[in-house]
Amino acid sequence: MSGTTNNRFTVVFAGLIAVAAAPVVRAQADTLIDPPSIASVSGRLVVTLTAAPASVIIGGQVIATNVYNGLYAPPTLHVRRSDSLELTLQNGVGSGQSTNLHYHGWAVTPQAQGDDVFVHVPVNTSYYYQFQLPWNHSEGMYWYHPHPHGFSESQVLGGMSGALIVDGLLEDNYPELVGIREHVMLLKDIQLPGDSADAPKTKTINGQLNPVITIQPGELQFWRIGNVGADSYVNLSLGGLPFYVIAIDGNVTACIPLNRWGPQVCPVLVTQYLLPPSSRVEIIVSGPGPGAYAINSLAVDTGPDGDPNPQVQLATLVSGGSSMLAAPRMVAARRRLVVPHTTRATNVRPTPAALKYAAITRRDTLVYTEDTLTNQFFINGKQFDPNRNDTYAHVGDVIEFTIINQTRELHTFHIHQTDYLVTEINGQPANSVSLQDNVNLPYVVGAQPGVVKVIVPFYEPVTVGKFVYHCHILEHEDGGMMGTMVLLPAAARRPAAKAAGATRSRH
Ligand SMILES: [Cu+2]
Repeated sequence: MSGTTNNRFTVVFAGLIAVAAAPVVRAQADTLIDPPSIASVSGRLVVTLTAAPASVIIGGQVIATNVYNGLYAPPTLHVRRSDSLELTLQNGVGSGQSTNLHYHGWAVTPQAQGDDVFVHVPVNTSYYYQFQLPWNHSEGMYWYHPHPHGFSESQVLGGMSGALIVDGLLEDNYPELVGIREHVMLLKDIQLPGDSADAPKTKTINGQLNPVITIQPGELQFWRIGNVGADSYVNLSLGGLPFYVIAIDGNVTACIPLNRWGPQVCPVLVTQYLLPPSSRVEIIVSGPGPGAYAINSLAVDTGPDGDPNPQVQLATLVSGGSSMLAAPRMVAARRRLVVPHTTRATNVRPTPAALKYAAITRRDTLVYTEDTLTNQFFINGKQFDPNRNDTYAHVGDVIEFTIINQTRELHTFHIHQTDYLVTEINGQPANSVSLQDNVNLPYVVGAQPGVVKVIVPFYEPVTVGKFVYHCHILEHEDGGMMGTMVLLPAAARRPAAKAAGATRSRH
């Protein structure tokens, strides 16, 4: 394809959307390959993941690293609501480290045989996970990755991460879009052989360097994008093309709620989207006029003490072929995208509006600090201790956390088992359009720390147990930036409250 004057590389300013993209020319033409899929059958997903060394090819280089099932882009695991997962994890990690599996974003049990990150599976042994998804679990993209404290960064950076999808997002919210072309995009960072530790890590999509994604003008495509890397930020841009955000961290987006009882589904049209490590976004892309468009991760200022995160091209969108602007299916689907509508699904998570007006049970503060000389990271002055209980809640509680970043670099706040509503960033209202399970924490500017407020619901009895919250820059998590949360049954609160003579606000 290189060196030709093929008109596929001519940008035509046509179509429904104004295009502000520059054409790009590519020398190679490998197309994006989605990870393989494994789907549940008759309500059960039975699968084995083997973590072991393999030789994978990234950007023409053969790299020996620990991956799942021999693949840098391992199988996407598809389940439906109420399904049971029966997953055997075999630990053959070459470095002899223990490992385990975290089901990032899932509202499932944190206890043994479930999403229990306190379990460490020794090398040359296996562990059997078996648990059920709630009947009303939020539909969308989640991900799996190891979570053994101290080894999380090296294992994820080596390639151990894949997608989990709870099916039904389009069926229940955008039925007209069912059947459009779909891509699962695993964005990962990797330290290539020969790269210095201080150099920016290399970003790939499904292990590929700048692959081609094809689309027809006017065609709608469904892209499920996860930053499933260890440490790097992605600031997604489709060469200036606008795209619809229909789900964030597995939560369908809603119009900014004006009142408690107005939960319309209403996608958000944007031209860029920030994905801190572990965040996901599900988008609808409309094929632009014929041409090639750079899909970039724009530069992210991670702060004076942060790792460099310069702009890189992730992929090339090539639009060509016959126009689908007038195709009846695409016309109907496009109408669904611009008209506010209600969702057909009942979700385990409250809507943004419901949470915004929920009674707060308790307010708590988490202060992030670090020692840049020793590379130690702290929450409320403490490094992670799995045997310590840092905070607690009862089922039914709603806690507002004020998270204060007192360092000169970005961090994130991620909590297991539940999602939350971001309400305030540095004193400004956040106007969140969905719940999320990860949020960026701005760094200190002058004497002003970064301050983010979130409202966290602990509604689900199935999530009773002990779990964690942490920074999802995994270097920081391994360095101690993690705390523990104990969720107690609702019944356990009543005698305690009575004994203390306390009155609690209930929603
Ligand atoms: Cu951090």
